[in-house]
Amino acid sequence: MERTFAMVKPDGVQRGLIGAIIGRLERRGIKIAAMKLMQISPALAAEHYQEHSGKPFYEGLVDFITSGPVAAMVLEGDNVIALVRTMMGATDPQDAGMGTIRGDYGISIAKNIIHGSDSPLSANREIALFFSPGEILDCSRSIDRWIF
Ligand code: D4T
Repeated sequence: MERTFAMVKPDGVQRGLIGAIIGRLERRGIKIAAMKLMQISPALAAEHYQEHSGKPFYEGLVDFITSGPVAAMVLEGDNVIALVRTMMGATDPQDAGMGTIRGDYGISIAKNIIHGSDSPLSANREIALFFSPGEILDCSRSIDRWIF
């Protein structure tokens, strides 16, 4: 089964949206394999967002992502990388469809509530950045046969 990395960003945590967002993922049938509340250091932010280094929004992005706790997760499911991206909606909440997380909860591209890996390569890289292997649980749920 595929794995992805996702996190509720500092704006989502401050606004009390962790439960609402995780609830949507769980109700879809997605499995949580790891989860923690953490504060991202400037060094981890620089690694995570290395592809954006040098872009005009980069400094604001690093300031924002390190500004408060995030809820970091490893999620599991069939095709879960694309599934979570679809559930998140477009990067800019102004363009995100109703029914998506960003479309329902966000207004600003700089505060777009949730991150999800965009490819298998990013998922592997980001999972390893945020979690040690021992923090990721490999347990089956009895309902899995009704979902997958
Ligand atoms: P993340 O990486 O947060 O899941 O978002 P996306 O994958 O949907 O979008 P991204 O990598 O292009 O952007 C990363 C992050 O930067 C913020 N951002 C982006 C911003 O503040 N201004 C901008 O112009 C862009 C393009 C939002 C998400």
